[in-house]
Amino acid sequence: MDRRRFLTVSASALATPSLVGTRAAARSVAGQPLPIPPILDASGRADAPLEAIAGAVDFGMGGKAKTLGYSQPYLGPVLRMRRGEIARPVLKNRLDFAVTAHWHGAHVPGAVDGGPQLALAPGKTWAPELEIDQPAATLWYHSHIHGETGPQVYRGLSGMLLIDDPDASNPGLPSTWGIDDIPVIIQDRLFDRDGVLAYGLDMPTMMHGLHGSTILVNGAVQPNASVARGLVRLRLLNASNARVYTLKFNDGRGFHQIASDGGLLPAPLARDALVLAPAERAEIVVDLSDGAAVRLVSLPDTNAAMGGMMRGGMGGMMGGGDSAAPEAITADGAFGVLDLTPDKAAPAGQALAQSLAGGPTPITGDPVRRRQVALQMGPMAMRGSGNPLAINGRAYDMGRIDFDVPRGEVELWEVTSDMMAHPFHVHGTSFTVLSENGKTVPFQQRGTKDVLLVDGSAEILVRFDKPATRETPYMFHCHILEHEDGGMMGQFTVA
Ligand SMILES: [Cu+2]
Repeated sequence: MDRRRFLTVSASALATPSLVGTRAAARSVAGQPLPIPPILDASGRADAPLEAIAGAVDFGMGGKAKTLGYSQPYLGPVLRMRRGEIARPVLKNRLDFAVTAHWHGAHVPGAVDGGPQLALAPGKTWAPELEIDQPAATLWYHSHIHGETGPQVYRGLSGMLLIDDPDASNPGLPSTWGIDDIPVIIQDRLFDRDGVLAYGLDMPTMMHGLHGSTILVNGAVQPNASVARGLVRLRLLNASNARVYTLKFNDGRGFHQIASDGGLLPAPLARDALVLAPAERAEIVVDLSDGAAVRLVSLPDTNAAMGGMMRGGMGGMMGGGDSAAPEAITADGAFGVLDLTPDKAAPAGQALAQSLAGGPTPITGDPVRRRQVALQMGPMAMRGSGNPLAINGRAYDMGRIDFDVPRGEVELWEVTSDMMAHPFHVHGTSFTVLSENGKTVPFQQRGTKDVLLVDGSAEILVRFDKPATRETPYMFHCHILEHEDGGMMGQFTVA
């Protein structure tokens, strides 16, 4: 980030919002019905554009917040694309600054990926053709302007993206949209006393990423979803700038994870809790046939440099731990995310099978080469790059290609993290996790990923089947958006 801009936003951030007031406001507005975003079918049609627009939304936090959205005041429709078809989403920029739409998790060439080089100027229209050939999965899309991704996504420029695979059928899986198949876009936000979204960067915020004390799901404060009295599938997307969630149910009931970033797991995986880092997705199925209302809750985020010594800034000045955590409702510090009220009849035919069909296959084979990706912050980053956030000793430079990857070759990337855990994301593919901190990771537990929370070191196998040129390279970066904007990003070609 350029220094002049950093100082400007720092000055406005000094007016630290009163969290005490906003926590009380969040409590009083919680429990509104969960908004279910409309589905926009982007396969084979170009007549319903995504329009990047500005909005003013009353989140119930004391006033109207200035927001951004795709075709709606905040967030965007759920885009649906089908495997084997060409999707033709259209982006129109009706704002007075540049935006993009990056198809996060989509295996598409760099030329249509929506990265920083594809910045769409005000008034312009972009109509990429996306050849969809990957397993069914829950992806998302968001703006990806270098240095502005944090504030733009924070204000609302993101949405969910579903890949359907007509050839892979899992008849028993809950799939009735809004009844037993529920989109859950989780974000934490800071509101000031006037109910306005607060975004500002001081040094601690830049180092830990912006955390908020109010939880939004699909743009509503800690809402309540009326769902089927049966098996309910939650498509969880962490669309927060920096917060890592540890999700579980308040009554301790277990659930099954059925999908990760790249699509369905080979078999449902029984879990009591699930860690979801920024940009990660997971699909879970929870059994609500007992008719009891439950609350999806999260433990506080403990991911902080120096054990939280540097915490503070926008999130409060207490230091240590998750100082911006929403109000705790249980002794272990868990806060509410989403209430589920099973008051609708369950669709017929629900059953969770022993195995799941049509998921991604692992990347296998002897790697042709190894590559190191060191996600650096603080002294390590400064030493190499003179910037507090960097990768391999270099801060992101739009004019520099960091490396070239031969198309179709399997590579082993060793990703390491510095000072705290970083959610590592790479464009254009889904990868297989081999090991984390030296321990082998079974494919059944992770499936294929495009985001991995690296806490120490991880070995991943990657292969890129689509091209990315010098003009429109692929990005690899930390998905804590303040880290990405601040320089913890690089770019590469595939040819
Ligand atoms: Cu990071």
